[in-house]
Amino acid sequence: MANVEQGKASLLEGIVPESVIARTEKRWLIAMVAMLAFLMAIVVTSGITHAIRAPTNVETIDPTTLHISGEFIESNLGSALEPDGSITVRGIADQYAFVPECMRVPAGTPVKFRLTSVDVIHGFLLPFTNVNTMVVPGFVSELRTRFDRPGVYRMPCNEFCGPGHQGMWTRVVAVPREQFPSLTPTGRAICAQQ
Ligand SMILES: [Cu+2]
Repeated sequence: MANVEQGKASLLEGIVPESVIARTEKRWLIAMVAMLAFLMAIVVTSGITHAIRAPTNVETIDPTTLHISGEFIESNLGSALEPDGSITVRGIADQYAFVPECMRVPAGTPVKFRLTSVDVIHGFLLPFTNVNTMVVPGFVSELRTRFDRPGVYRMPCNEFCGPGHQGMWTRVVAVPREQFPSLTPTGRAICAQQ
């Protein structure tokens, strides 16, 4: 009995006064708001200075008529030179291949990828670049990059898309800038030595 009384007494003594709890909570609240403000400042600053945008390009397309008409007919796929000197690469992801199987682009030039899918969701990721997007049927995925040096980027489909997924590869080949104009549209879409 004496022990129980003793225990009660020490428990009561151990309770933290309300004012102390309130003060601690207030400090943690201030620390949390400061952290949130700091993180938001990073997001806003990098968004403004690095032109980072959320993936807001919502452009729809009918996946059932891609091969019949419009921008993604077969003859229009691959790398195209724009009047301003930049490159637009149009491609289709399809179980289990990318069309074209090879995408040759010039190094040191702004490149815009426009990709869509005819069936399920695929993934397009070029290692060591900022290129990383899902390719979704019904939508056009658009992203911009620039390859500083010539090189070969072998790329597996980056989103599990079915039993043949592991065999779904493409290559993006950045060729020296001066070499690109001599390539024919067909030559830009095959990776075999020419
Ligand atoms: Cu795939």
